[in-house]
Formats: sequence, structure tokens, C-alpha cells
Amino acid sequence: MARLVIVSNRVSTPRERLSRAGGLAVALRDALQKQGGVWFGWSGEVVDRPDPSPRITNAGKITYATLDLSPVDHEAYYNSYANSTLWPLCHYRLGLIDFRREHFEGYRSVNARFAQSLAPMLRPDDVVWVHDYHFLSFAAELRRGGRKNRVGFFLHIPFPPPELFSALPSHRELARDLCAYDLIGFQTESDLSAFTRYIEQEIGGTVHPDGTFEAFGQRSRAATFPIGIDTDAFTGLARLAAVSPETTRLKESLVGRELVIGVDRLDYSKGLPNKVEAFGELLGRWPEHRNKVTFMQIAPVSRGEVAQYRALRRQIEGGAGRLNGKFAEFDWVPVRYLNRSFARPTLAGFYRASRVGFVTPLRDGMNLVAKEYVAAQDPADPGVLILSRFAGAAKELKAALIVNPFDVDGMTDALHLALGMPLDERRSRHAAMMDVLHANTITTWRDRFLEELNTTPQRT
Ligand code: ADQ
Repeated sequence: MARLVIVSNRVSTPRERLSRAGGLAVALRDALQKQGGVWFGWSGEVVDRPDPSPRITNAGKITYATLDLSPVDHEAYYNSYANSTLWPLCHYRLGLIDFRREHFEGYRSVNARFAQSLAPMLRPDDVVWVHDYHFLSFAAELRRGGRKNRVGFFLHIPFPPPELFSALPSHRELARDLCAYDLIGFQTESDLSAFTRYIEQEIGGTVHPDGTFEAFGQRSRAATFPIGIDTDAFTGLARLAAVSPETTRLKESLVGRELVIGVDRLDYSKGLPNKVEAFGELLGRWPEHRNKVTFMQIAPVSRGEVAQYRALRRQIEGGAGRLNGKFAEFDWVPVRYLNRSFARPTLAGFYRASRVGFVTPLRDGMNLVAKEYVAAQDPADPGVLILSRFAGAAKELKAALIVNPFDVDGMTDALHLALGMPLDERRSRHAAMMDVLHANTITTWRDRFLEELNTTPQRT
């Protein structure tokens, strides 16, 4: 069996505890352990003079290889181009894009440096799987160095419609780089169709019904691979966590009140201000929920160095503070807002203790929190998932209460409906969603992608 090489911005090293690592990291690590291989990427460190050769750690059949970034590269590649240009663009937020040619050049030069650093470690038949928007140009740089390996790419975030993507000043160069991959995976049909429309309309390429396409004189293939979770493992975690000290303390603190839970990175794509507003509307329109329901939003700060994230944080703090000031009682605070993350078993227990999972991103590649919330429920007395129609997960979890996250009134109605939903309806919706989560797990996703990549004809 050919060796597998995983490339991702952050590498989940053996030192990282599995309780923090998450289903994706575990699934990739398992594949590397089985086939033998390399996990390559950024160490997470920023240093003045980065070593050009990767830092190597071996554990079992896996070699972990990581590089540091210089402060200049970190700013141009990570903070600027990846997180202030590509991230808003792919989440349909043209108004938030900050494009500078020098950031694009910095992004490409980090892609080039990383590819050049991996190249000497590559064997001719290694299969390379690159993850996410940080490395759109990685395969092109490997090809420039003469590598003919099978190289696949999976985009974890949405691909925007051609009308938006073509607003990016460097869109053609980036698309040309992307076409150096042999297989390009998207989360949903709408991402795939946005990409193939771009190839046809903007580039004049040809797309065939099986997803293969020709563009920029290269041949590649695009397909959908909706990411899943380790469903049974997460259900097991939640079952155990139902009686953990943290879950017990949480339940005691509610004193019989219902809990609505939100778990998101603090990011403008996640629609947090609208959620807080909808919860406030609920208490305003239906006074019977006052003092009976608590909304707990867990939102660890991410990308705190990017200005828009700092502004968002202030906006949510303001919204939650006003709402609490208006409705709180001496023994009840409507919104609990926590800027911290929790270990996965703790989260699993919190999901299970919540009557409503409130997952309403404005745009999201998939959203695994939605899937984890469903898997964590007690089938005999499950909670209700409220899910944005603009999360990739809504294409699969059709039995959720699907809402438009821009429609605060509609979200308020959904909260009211969810809190009053009868047990038999909750059970049947939950069972329908569990069928979906069992049919497409993180293992199914990984194996399907690797099988398709392994059977792609190798370049000569
Ligand atoms: P994210 O934007 O990070 O991921 P999401 O899929 O919701 O979004 O979460 C990924 C993981 O992080 C989940 O396992 C979740 O439990 C964990 N997580 C989120 N908030 C947390 C918190 N407060 N504490 C602890 N853990 C937390 C990107 C894309 C998504 C896509 C994933 C995977 O933006 O659309 O689903 O990649 O492809």
C-alpha cells in the first residue's frame, strides 16, 4: 500500500491529547497509522529565523514534520491572505475582504517554501492529501519542483459562486494553482457546482458529467465528500458524560430550566449576534419562557489578531449584556456567554443536557457541531436541532428545524417551536438524523476520498 502524506495548516502532533484533537484528527491519524506516512504542516510557532528543514517527530508508523513561520510570513500568509481574504470570500462576505497583492505573494511563497521542504521527503508513489484554504497553491508548487505524485485537496469551507470568486483580484492564478491537484473535494453539491460553473464560465474549461474537467491545459476531477463525525464514538462519549461532574454541575445550576446551547468558534460566519437577538425576541414575545430557559453560548476566541474578530467580540458582548440587563432576575441570567473551549467529553455532556442545539451560521462548509449535537442526544428523550439552511449540514440533516439565519423573527419562531415540541416528534426527527449520521461517518468520508484519489491515474 502506498504511503499517505497529509498536509494541513495545523498538525495534530502525538503530544496533543485526543480529547482535544477531534474526530477529523483522529481519523487522519488512524489512516496514517495503518498505511504509514507523514503529517506535514505548520508547527503553530512564529520565530524570527525559521529553520528551512522541518522538525521531525516519529511515533509508530507516523512521521510528524512541522515548519515554523517568520513574523512576516505569518502576517501575510495566515492573518492576511488566508484569514482576511480567502475566509471572508469563501463565506460570501465580499465587504469584509482585505486584498493586497503583497499578501497574495506572501501566501504563495509560504506554499512554495512548504512544498519545497516536503519534496525531499516524498517517495514517487506517495499519495498526498492536502487540506483546506491555506494550501490552495501547494500542488502547483510541488509540480513546479517536478513531483508527479497523486495529490488530492479537500476544501473544508464553502466555495463561493463564480460572481463572487471572480471579484478576487488573483482569482485566475489561484484557480490555475488549484487545477494542479488530481482530485478536488468539496463539502456539498452547491460548492461543487459553484466551482464547475467558475471553470466553465470564467476560464472556458470543459467539465464532464463524471466531474473530470480540463482547464488551463490541465486535467483534474472535482467531486463532493460531505464530512461526517465518528457517530458511535460521540454517542458513547455523551452517554458517559451524562453523569460526569461537569454535566451534573451544569444541570444543578439550571434548577430545572431548559437549556439552549450554541457552540461555535467566535467567527463572523457563525451568525452569533443574530442568535443572541433571536433569544432576546423569544423572551420579549413569549414571556412564559422568561426564567424558564437559559441560552448558553460557548464561543472561544479565534483569530484574535484580525481586527474584524475583535469587533465581533465587542458586538456580541454588547448584545448579551443588554439582554441580560433587560431580562435577568436575581436568580436567573438568560444568556451565559463563555469565551473558552471545552474538552470534547465535556461538550458531549453539555449537548446531551440541552433541549435545543442552536446552530445558525450565516454560511458554513459543513458544521460538525450540528452533527455532534444530534449524536449526543438520548434517543429516548432527544433535544431539537435548529439549523441554518446555509450550513452544509442542512443538506443532510433535513429533519432538523431548518431556519434562515438572516431572519431573526423566523429563528425566534423556531426556538418557541423547539421548546414546545412533543416527545414523539422529537424522537422521530432524531431517529431520521441518526440514520444519516450512521450512513456517512468520518471514516466513510476519509475512505471514499482516499479510494478515489488512489484510483486517479498518476501523471506521467
Ligand atoms: P470550523 O469552522 O471550526 O471548521 P465546526 O465544523 O463547527 O467548524 O467545528 C469543528 C470542530 O471544532 C467540531 O468538532 C467542534 O466540536 C469543535 N468546536 C467548535 N467549537 C468548539 C468549542 N467552543 N469548544 C470545543 N470544541 C469546539 C471548518 C469549517 C466547517 C467544517 C469543518 C470540518 O468551517 O464548516 O464542518 O471545518 O470540515
